[in-house]
Amino acid sequence: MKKLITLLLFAVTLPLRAADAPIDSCNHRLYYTKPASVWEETLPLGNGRLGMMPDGGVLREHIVLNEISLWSGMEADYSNPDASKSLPAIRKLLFEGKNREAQELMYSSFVPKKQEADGRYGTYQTLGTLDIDFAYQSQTSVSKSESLALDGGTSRYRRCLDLRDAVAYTAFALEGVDYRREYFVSRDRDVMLVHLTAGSKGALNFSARLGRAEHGTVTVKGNALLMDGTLESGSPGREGMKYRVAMQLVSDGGEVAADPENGISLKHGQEAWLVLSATTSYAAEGTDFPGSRYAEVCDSLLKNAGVQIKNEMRMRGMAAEATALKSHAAAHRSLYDRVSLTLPSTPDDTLPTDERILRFTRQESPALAALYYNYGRYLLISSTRPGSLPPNLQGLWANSLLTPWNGDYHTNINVQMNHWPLEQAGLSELYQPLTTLMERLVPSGEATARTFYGKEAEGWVLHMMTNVWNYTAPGEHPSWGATNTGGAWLCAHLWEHYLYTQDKDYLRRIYPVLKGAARFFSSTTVEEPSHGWLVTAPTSSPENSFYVPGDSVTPVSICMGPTMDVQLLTELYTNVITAARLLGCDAEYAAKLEADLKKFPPMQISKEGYLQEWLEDYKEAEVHHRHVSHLYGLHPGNLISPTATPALADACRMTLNRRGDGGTGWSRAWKVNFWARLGDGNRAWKLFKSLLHPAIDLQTGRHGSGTFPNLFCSHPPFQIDGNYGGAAGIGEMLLQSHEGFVNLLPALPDSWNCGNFRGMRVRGGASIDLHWKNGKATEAAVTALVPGEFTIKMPAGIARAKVETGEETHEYTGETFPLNLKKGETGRITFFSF
Ligand code: FUC
Repeated sequence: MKKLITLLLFAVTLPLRAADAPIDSCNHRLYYTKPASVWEETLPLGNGRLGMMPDGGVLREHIVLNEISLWSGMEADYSNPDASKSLPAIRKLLFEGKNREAQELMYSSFVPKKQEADGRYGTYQTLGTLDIDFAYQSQTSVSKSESLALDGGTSRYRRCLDLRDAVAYTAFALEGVDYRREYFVSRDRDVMLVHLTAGSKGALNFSARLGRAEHGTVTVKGNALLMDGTLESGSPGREGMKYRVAMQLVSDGGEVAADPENGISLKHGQEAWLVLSATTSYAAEGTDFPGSRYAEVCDSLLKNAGVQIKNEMRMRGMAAEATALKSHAAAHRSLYDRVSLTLPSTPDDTLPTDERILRFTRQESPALAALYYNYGRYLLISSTRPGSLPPNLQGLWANSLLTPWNGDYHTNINVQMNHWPLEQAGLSELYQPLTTLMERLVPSGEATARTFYGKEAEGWVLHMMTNVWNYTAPGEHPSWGATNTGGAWLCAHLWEHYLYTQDKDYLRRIYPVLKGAARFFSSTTVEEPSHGWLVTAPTSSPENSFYVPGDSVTPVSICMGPTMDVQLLTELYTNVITAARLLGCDAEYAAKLEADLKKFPPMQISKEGYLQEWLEDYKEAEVHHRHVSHLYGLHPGNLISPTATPALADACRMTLNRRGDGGTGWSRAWKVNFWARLGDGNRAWKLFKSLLHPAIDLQTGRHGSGTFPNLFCSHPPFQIDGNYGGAAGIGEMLLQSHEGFVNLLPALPDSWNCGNFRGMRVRGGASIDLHWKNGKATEAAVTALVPGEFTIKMPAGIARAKVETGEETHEYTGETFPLNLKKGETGRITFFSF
C-alpha cells in the first residue's frame, strides 16, 4: 500500500491534447482525466457488429464486449386463435363507446399465445468482459482499494475517444515509465484490438481474462483463450444461440503464458496486442451472420487478424500499429468525414467532456451541439453496417444479461428515432440493416395479420416491438401492446430512403413491403359509427391512456383511429400511390387507397386549442406523457407545417406547451425536432439543453433523464435513441427538405449566430454546404447526387441570391428559386441581406 502511494503519475502525450488542440478538434473527441467509475463513463467503440467499452483502469482495465446478434430466445409462433374470434366483440364495444370493456376483453384474448415460463422472445445480451490486470515495477499484486486509490488519484491521466479515427486511448506514466493503450474495433479486419505499450523494456506486465456471468466456458488453445457458450432458447429442450469469443496475445518480446483461470499473461514485455474476434450462430437472410457456417467461422476466428498482426510486428515492429490503425481509421473516415459542422465555440470546449457537460447547464456553448451531432454520427457508424442488424435500444452496447426492455427494437418511436439523422448525415447505406429486417418481418407479419385479425386481413402487420426473431405479434399487455402501426411507421423510413436516393431499383425492391403494409390496413380498417370515418380498431396511441366520459378513475388505452394512426396511414397510402405511379403498376389498388384516404378522419383541434390525440376529445391520464404520438405529422412526418397548415401548427405548439419540456431522454430529443420543424430555434435549443441535463446526480449517484458523462443519452437507463434523436434535431435546426424545397437555417438559435456545415444531404438527392454569419446565410453550395431541379427557399433575412452553375450566373429575389443540376454538378450561391 505505501509503495503504491509513492507512485508518481505524470502527463503523457496523447494525439489530441486539450489545451493546445484547435477548437474544432474539441468537437471530434471525448476526453477525461480519470478512469471511468461507472459503465456510463466508459467509451463506446464498434464496427457495426462488434463493440467494446473500455474503462481505462490503471491497475485493472475492465472492458465490456458486445456482438450485435447475441440474443437469447428463438423464433416462435405466438398465434392466438382467441384474438380474431374476439375481434367483432371488441369492435362492437368500441363502437358503443365502451373502451374499458373492450380493453378488458383484449386482456384475455388479444395477446400473444405463450408457453409456460416463456422466454422465447429473448433478450439482447452482453457478449462478456475482458479484464486486464496490470502489474507495475513497484508492486506485483494490488488490492481493490489500492487500485481505486490509484485510479482516482491523478489529474494527469488521460482517456480519450477520437471520433474521427474511431480509436480510444488511455495514457499515463508511473515511476517515470509511459504507458499507453489504444483500443479500436477494426472495420476492415472485423476484430477488437487493444494495443498496449510501455515506455521501457520489460515494464509491460499483465494478465488478460475473458468472463461472462453465465453460459461462458473459457478454454486455452496454445497461447489463445476461447470462450464458448450457448444461451437459453426460452423453450425447454431447444438449443439457443451459440457464440464464441477468441482472444490471442501478440507480443514483441516478454514471456507469454496462458491458462483458463488467469488468462493470458505477459511478463517483462514492452509492446503487445490483444486481438479478439467473436461470432454467433445467428442466421438471417440479408445479413452476413454465419448461421450454418458457424463451426467453420469458429475455427477460423484465431487465424484471422492475430496472424496478420503477428506478421506485421515481426516485419516492422511498431509499424503494425500504424498499419492496422490506419486502415481501420480510413474505413471509418470514409463515412464520418462526409459531413462537418462548426458552431460558435467558447473556452469551455477544451474542458474534459464530463466537465463540459456539467458546465453546459450554467454556461451554454453551441459547440457542444456540434460534438453531440458528431457523436451521433459516430455512434451510428459504430452500431450498424450493411449485412448487420439495425442499432437496437442500446445501439449495440449492453453491459448485462438482462438488457433493459430486452434491448430490442421498439417500433412505436425508438428504432425509428435511431434512424432519424442517418440520411441527412450522408450515411444512406446504413439503412440496409433496417430494410432487410423489414423484409424478414413480412412472412411473420402476414401470419400475425391472419391469426389476430381474421381471414379477411391481407398483407402484413407489425405491432409495437420486434427482435432478431421476427416477432410481429401484439405486446403482451394490450394497454401498450395493441398499437399495430409499427410496420406502417417503418415503411415511412423505407420511403425516406427513396426520397434521398431517388433509386428506382430500390423502390421496386421495397414496393411489395410498402404495399403489404397498406393492404393490412385497407383490409382491416372499419367505419366508426359517428361519422363513418375509416379507422384502425382496436389500437392505442403509444403508450398514453385517457378517461372515457363518465369514468375519471380508470385510465384506458384501447381506442379507434388515434391521430397518429391516421397520420401514419395517410402517409403510407400516399407513398404507395406515388410508388405505384412511379413504377407503373397497381393502378386499381392505388385508386382504392385514394378513395380510402378521403374517408380518413381529419386532424382535430380540441376545444382547448391543442391537437387531439384521439378521435374523441378525451382527457389524457398523463398530461406530461413522454410520447407525443399525435405530433407524428409534424415530425418525423410531413403533414403539418407552419406555412402549409398554420392552424394545425399552432395546435402543435399548444400541445407541446401542455406536454412540457421534460420527459425521458428520447422524449426531449423528439421535442428538439418538433420545435425545429415549427421554426423556433431558441425553443429547440432550450430542449437540447434539457436533453444535455447531467444524468447522474452527483450527491446521490442516482440516474435521471438527460446525458451521461460519456454523452450516452439517459432514459434512464441508457437508451441510445435520444443520442440519434438529438443529433437529428440539430440537423433539423440547420437544414430541412421535407416540404419539397431546401430550407436553409429554418430554426437557428440566436446563439448560433455564425457557423458552417458541409455535406448534409437533402431529399431529392443533393449535398449542401453552407456558411452563415450574424444569423444569416452568406454562401452555399448545392451538389447534385442525382440530376434534378432543386428548389431553394430564400433564407431568413436574405433579399437576393446570386447563383453560379457552370458558365451561368443568375440572380434571384422572391421566396424561392430553382437550381437545375446535372449529376455531380455544383451550384454556388452567394446571399445578400436586406
Ligand atoms: C417505449 C417507451 C419507453 C421506453 C421503451 C423502450 O415503450 O415508452 O419510454 O423508451 O420504449
